Amino acid sequence: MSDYKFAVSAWIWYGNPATNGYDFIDKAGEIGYDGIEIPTFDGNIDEKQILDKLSSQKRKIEPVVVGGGSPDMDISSENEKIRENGLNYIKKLVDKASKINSFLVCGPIYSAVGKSLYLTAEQRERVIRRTALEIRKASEYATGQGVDLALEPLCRYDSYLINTTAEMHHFLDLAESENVGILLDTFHMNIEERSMPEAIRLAGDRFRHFQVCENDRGVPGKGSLDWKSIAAATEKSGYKGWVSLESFTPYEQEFSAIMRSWRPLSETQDLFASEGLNYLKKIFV
Ligand SMILES: [Mn+2]
Repeated sequence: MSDYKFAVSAWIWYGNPATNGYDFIDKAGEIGYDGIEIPTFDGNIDEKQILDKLSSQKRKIEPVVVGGGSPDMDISSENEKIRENGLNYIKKLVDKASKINSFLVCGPIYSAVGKSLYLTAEQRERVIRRTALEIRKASEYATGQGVDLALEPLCRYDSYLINTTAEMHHFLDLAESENVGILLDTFHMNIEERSMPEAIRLAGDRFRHFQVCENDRGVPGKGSLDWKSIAAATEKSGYKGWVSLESFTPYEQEFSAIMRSWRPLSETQDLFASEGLNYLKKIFV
């Protein structure tokens, strides 16, 4: 038995998971995944439809809720109202997760995705400290629902605040929350980390969720990433959670533009998901 469970993001197929009645859950099940990432920027996912879909599967599929801050819902904001909206958004994700029997809410929920803002070192530390206090409130709320949080460092093009595992450690040291860990994503690490195996080692006990894709956001094994050393570092770290394939459909005007998914990275998105799973199962054993 593998130490890992394999999941896939709904974003491979749709920007809005509700498109076609959450049928990506059927697709994930048919391909052979054990888990499904359900991403939502507004928290408006239909728990009843999702539960119906999950219970109609031949194989057991576990959901993971993925979120990200936005300009109006951002706990790192200077604006108190926007911070409050950001905290309420995370609470909503936690509520939804708990309703669909998901025990993990993850993603870059600590700030607005795509925000670009220059800060001096002193300003940065002040924002980090203030944001960590908001995460502490979110984590206390999540603890009450039996949900963990996993926060994702993003590359410089997507976040002004936390780009590396080391920066996330500093942030989480300040948040002092037991149920908050780190989400590592190979795409972002490949841009920001000098060594991916070292970044994985550094995550240590806080390594809580793993999103993977090739250096071009494509199918693992078809690009320049060194998957053997990534898998070796992951095994050495003791991580036993999800290995989750994340990429974005290039076929939806608004969503694909937000995600900068300009071209297909596989013949079809179904093929993307099945080739990805086959490769990941060979590498993460
Ligand atoms: Mn990611």
